Amino acid sequence: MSVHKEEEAVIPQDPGRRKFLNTTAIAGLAGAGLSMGLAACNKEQPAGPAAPAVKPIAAAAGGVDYTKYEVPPGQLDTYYSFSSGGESGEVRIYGLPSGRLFKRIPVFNIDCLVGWGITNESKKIIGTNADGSLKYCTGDTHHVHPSYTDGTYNGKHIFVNDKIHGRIARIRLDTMECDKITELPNVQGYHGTFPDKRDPVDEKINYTTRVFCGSEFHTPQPNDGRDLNDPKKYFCLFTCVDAETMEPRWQVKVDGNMDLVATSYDGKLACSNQYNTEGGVTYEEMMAFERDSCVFFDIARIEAAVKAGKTFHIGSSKVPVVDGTKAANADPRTALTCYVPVPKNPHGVNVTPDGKYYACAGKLSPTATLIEHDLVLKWFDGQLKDPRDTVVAEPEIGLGPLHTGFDNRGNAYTTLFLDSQIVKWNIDAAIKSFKGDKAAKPVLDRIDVEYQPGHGFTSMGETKEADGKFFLSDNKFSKDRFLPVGPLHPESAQLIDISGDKMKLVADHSVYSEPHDSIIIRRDIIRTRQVYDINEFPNATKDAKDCRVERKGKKVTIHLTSQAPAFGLREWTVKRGDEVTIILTNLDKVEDLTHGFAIPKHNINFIVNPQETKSVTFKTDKPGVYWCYCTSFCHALHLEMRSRMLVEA
Ligand code: CUK
Ligand code: CUA
Ligand code: CA
Repeated sequence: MSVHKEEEAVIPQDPGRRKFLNTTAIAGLAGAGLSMGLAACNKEQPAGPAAPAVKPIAAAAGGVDYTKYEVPPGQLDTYYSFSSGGESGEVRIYGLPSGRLFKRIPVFNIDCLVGWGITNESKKIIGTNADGSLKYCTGDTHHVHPSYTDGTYNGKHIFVNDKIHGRIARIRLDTMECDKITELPNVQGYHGTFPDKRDPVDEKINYTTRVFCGSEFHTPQPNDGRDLNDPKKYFCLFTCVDAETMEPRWQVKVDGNMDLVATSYDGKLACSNQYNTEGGVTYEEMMAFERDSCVFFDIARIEAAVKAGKTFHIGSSKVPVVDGTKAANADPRTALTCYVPVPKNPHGVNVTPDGKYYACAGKLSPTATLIEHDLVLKWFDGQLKDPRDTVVAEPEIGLGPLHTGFDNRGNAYTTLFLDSQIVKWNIDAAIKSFKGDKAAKPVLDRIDVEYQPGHGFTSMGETKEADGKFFLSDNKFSKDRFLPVGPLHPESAQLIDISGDKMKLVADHSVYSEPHDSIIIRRDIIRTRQVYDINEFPNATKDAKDCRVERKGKKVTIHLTSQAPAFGLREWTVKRGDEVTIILTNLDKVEDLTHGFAIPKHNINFIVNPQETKSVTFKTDKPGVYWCYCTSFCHALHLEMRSRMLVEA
């Protein structure tokens, strides 16, 4: 893979630095026994001393007019970007093209700002043990995907995975808060997730009703201590979750491990790329085969099998499981699954906006594999013998391909982790070249990114409304791109203008560690609410006059309101050893008028937005005076907004 010199010149960069990075990455993989394959493809890099840190911007950038991409004061962004937060367990909302961070939505983590994991309502969503403590307080979010209607986003929900504990969460897009979390039975390493785009059977249902979840780590089933060290007995499950109730509907037993998940535009298929068809338990074993798979699921057939009761159960789980292994699905005309062979350890599978193709990135192979949707359907119909016959292109695109986004002009943009580039390639040219047309050149352009991209996504690119305007590269390293902040660097998200023939790097945005996936949504699709409806909360106190203290034995309930600049009660008295519940309603109706509520020495801290009600429950074991105060600057008398809690000995 060589880089065209004129393209190199367009990007502000330091060749010495790039060389260092690529050598390091390749040396790392060489240690994993891959040196031969990769060294042969290592691109030539000019050696030389480090360039000065500051360059004249316009000259270095080849005349890119950055002001075109700025959002001036008072102006609004064109897109929302929803980004997963990796091991932070949260989801973030950015504006594009500005890169402004608007909000962090706590999901699987604990968040002091809003009181997520502190209020009773959020604890109930996250899940608690019998004693009311949180069942889990960690999470690892990778894949965020919104609900669809008719092939594009409907602005209702976003679904996100927790890889650590095998949970799926739903975020409401009107309030941009998490409203449901479900733990998937018998699943470890739940990684890829994607909502369906319509119903495979009922034409009238053209919106998301299911979410599909792959699992990456195979375990003994049930995982209760039996068969601990008998990997032949381990297997993974592919889970379908009801988008409305968020309950698991069914699961499929699968050969191999599942990585990313994608769904077709007609609702008929879901698929997942697999890097460990070997079923290995060490990374050396996971790289043994020359080819792994992209496994396809025939949704209508699976649901028919579930309905017909051709199912089994695992352990105490009530969720029906069907057998999707190769051995049980040898006849294509009845098969629930189709395993399409793709080169060694692929990563990422994405569907073209016209719904015709699935692009599976090679990771350890310098290729992308293009699988045709209609041919997979033909295989299920018994018209094709070999699943590999569904592959219509396999262009060489560069080293370490991971994820692919699409424009509306038939082009694909794939992140190259090892080459530290985005490569633009043409789908038609790739198909022609695969058929033997020597004149067809799939690769159209390359651009360097800083550094080592993971996911990359185009504006509206996972919908039929892909607009071909921007590509965002979520990079895994930022090194010297930002002011140093100690050993933990921010990641870099680089915005690339893809509207022309040549890709143009137009902005560097620092992002909090560690985004994997992002979704770029046109702003007109999102309709938020700015004030809650007080009637949504059955425990609301609708008038400050109704504030009161109720005692039942040792249980005390404080019905409280907030209205700038005071709480409805100036003081209340409880006894040592009481279990106190405070239910706080924010009576303010003004947009943006949030109050906070904190109690010293009691670990209580949360906010209530306009017309919202939240509650907390805690034990009073320390007699004394505690000033409960408003934490959110709300009024000129914000500091005076406090009440006394008197705890008697
Ligand atoms: S995985 Cu992270 S860069 Cu979880 Cu989508 Cu590919
Ligand atoms: Cu209420 Cu500050
Ligand atoms: Ca493998």
